[in-house]
Amino acid sequence: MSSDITRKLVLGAGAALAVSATLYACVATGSKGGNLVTGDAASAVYVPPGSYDEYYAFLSGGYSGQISVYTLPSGRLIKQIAVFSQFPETGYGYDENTKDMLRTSYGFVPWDDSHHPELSQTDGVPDGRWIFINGNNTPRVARVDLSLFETTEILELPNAAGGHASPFTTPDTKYIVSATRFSVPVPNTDVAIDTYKKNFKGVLSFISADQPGKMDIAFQILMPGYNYDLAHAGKGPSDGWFFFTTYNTEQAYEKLELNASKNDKDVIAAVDYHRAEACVKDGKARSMPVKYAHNFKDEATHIAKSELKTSVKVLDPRDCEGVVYLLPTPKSPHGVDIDPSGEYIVASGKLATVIPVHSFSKMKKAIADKAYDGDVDGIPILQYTATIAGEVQKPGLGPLHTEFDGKGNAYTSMFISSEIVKWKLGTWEVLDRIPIYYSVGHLMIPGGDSKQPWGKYLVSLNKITKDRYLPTGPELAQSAQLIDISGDKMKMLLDFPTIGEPHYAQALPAEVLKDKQVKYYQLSENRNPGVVKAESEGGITRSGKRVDVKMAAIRSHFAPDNLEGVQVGDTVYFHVTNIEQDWDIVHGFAVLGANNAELILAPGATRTLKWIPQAPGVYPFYCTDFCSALHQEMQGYVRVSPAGSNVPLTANISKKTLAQMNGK
Ligand code: RUQ
Ligand code: CUA
Repeated sequence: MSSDITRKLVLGAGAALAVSATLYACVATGSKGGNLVTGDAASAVYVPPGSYDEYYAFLSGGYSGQISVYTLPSGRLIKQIAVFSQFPETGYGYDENTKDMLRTSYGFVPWDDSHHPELSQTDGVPDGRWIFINGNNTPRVARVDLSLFETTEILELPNAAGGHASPFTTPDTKYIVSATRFSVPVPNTDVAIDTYKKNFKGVLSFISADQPGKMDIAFQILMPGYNYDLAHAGKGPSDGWFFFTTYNTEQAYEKLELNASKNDKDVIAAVDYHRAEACVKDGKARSMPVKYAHNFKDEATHIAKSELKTSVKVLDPRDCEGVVYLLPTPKSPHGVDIDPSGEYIVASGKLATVIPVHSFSKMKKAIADKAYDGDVDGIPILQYTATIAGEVQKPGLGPLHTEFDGKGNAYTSMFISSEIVKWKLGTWEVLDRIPIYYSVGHLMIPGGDSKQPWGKYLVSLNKITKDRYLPTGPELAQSAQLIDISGDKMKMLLDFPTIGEPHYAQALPAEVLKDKQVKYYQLSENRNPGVVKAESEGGITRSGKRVDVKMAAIRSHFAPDNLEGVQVGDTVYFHVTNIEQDWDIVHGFAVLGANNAELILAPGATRTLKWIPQAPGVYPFYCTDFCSALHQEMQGYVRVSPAGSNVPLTANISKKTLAQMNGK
């Protein structure tokens, strides 16, 4: 491929419209014949009613901030997990239990942009304990417990802006990482933007992740002011190392599409994190005052707690020789992917004409030989020829990401030429290519970034939908495609729409998760202060202008279901417990005039809704989940009187219980 094309790409990138026009022109012809599925595709993805799929797949929700769960090969959506955005469907982020999950040093942040789900691993293999995902805009990482399919922890990352290279894991889940996309002044202060080169820095955060409820930043590494894009941990022989791609080694701060595309090569930063640990232990890192939130769900009370942390350890590579090396890599690399053996480091230069592959063993030798090409801020730059294992020639245009099938093959997404290219590790020859509709970003093979890929299917996570579905106004459904990679030739099987932009995804065999699902919370272990364990424990109490209602939900009524004595000016907290102990018997709670959302109550769970009545009247509440034949009967009333009225506070429960509750 000539540098001519590269130039065109750069210019094309400069004029995004031109690129998409060309792109569309080129796919539009293909799209008539775009249905390249073969006759048996339908049966390959058909899962008959009553049967299960083979895989769980977790797709990032992009700018929805959530994770959506699909099953493969059918491509059926079975769940959305609320992570970084409020989710009225369950009340997540609205109710008193979960809203502290969304606290940050910037206050309450009800939204984010989530890109990369990452399954926890044991010995380099996805183990189904947790899935992590990054928040991009307000840099954060979240832990989702995969026995609950629920977000249980969120950690904010200070000194960062744009938590994009995140949250990739080490093979033992000791650390997940998050690297800053936008370099910023560290600490962030009021400086002129044109002092970028002098004042702006990148940080790489290593987050200890193997203790649920205790995620924290083990240390940060201070880096040159580049843009850090993606990352992956080493494995096998390269276990102990982490690799980060960078672009904008030009350190441009305006018109990046041109000014950050000038250098022939950017770099991959290779971090020896055991070396970093040793330096931190030796007191080489300095403590920096910062502010960041750590939020986690208290398992006993089901209430999220938020704590503000105030210091982080920052390591300057100048104080820790051998902690980071830079590997020159063409050109504005996006993904960096380590093959299952741990030997090959595959970079995808968005603007490169080849796919360069570094060798870990050559990298180690280059370090031992000091085969350096200068340094940046004291970080040695290794010679390109000393680390490179090979280059895939003429792979296509715009390589972004690579995953592996565990049989010696690699698959790379080509954004500009809209295809997936299969090539062989070691010989670097292209074996097959398949067109994608359209413009693939990430691709995903279950376990495809781990030591043990389940190399049967590949999901292409696409950026532009155009004519794949019925049109729905200016914005079309987002799109993924399922490809069979079990044979020599890739076979297109299925299109399926996704929620939000699917960036990355992860998947694993259903067997790993299916039987470890929590069926209900044990009522006997529920330590929520508002819990009721029997209907007779329900009631209403007042403390000044605060009114607390404790209520049981059980098929098909609330207890109590008539409340009086609430006054305008009061703030009412409904603490509702689903006292059922039976799988999938969920109740809901909604009250007229509430300004937040409903509560969805799993069996054995207590959740709290805050309600501020505005005017005297009688307000109904009801169950929002069709729970039985008499679900429509599952309702009640709250009477609200004017401030100062003498209507006594009552709930229609036994007088004795009421007297006890009021301390009489
Ligand atoms: S990125 S299309 Cu946000 Cu993961 Cu590569
Ligand atoms: Cu409970 Cu409907």
